[in-house]
Amino acid sequence: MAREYRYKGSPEYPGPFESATIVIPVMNETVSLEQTVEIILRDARASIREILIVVCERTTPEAMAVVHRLESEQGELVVVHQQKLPFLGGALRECYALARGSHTVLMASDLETEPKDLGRLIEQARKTPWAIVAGSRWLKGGTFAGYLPIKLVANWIFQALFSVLYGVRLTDLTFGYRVYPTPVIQSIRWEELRHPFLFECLVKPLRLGVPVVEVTTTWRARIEGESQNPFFRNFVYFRTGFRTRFTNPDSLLLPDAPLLRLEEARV
Ligand SMILES: Nc1nc2c(ncn2[C@@H]2O[C@H](COP(=O)(O)OP(=O)(O)OP(=O)(O)O)[C@@H](O)[C@H]2O)c(=O)[nH]1
Ligand SMILES: [Mg+2]
Repeated sequence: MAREYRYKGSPEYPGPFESATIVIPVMNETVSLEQTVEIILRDARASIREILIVVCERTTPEAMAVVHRLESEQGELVVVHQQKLPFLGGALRECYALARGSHTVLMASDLETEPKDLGRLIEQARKTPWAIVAGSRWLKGGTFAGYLPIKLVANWIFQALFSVLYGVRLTDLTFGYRVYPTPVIQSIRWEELRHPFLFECLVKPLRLGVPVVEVTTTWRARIEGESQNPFFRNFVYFRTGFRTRFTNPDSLLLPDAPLLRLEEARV
């Protein structure tokens, strides 16, 4: 029998911010990865439970050398995971299942998700631990340095279209810089394996009624390596957005979802 589930986040549920698992996928980043880790440790060390670096067979030897050095320098703080599922979505999905912090941070290692802003994202997560805190490049003060003008226009239209469709006043539904309450991401049935996962992992929580709070962030193009997301793949995002909008929210949850167990414990 289908169960009726609606997320009722509150200051006590699913729990306060205690510590963060920082998920960092790595493909071809060296200097950018070093700087990312250096800055997040400088600014947010006290809030971090673990840095979960996820790599794959295609991760370059240069990037692997940096990963191994960070692992030996930082001891238990850095956990390295070799992904089994393919692509970016596969990498992130496996990390979501492994996360041990009360909250999980999604970011990149190519400096496109500004590590200097992590402190502000976590500060907001401490205030609203039941909500997803999402970095937005479109809020006042945000930037898109080095973004192709055609992509910028397409991006704005896309954000406006799907905000209306989901009935939310959000400005950035696709940027992969967010803090999640871990029980939320461990409760959802994920499907995407490639970059559209970054959109899926916002719209599915939205469909379940999880609130999202945006924080301004800046974006600048990577300085080394290249993106794994060819332009044409952006069209797949439409399919993800429309399909999720019209599916039954209950079907988005795993049968043994931590959120359901918490909900039962609360009654
Ligand atoms: N482990 C792992 N990391 C990946 C994979 N694909 C991408 N990454 C990393 O994930 C981060 C984001 O990927 P990018 O390809 O830069 O994607 P993006 O910045 O969202 O896409 P663009 O806006 O097109 O540049 C980068 O740090 C990549 O190196 C993958 O299959 N496995
Ligand atoms: Mg990138």
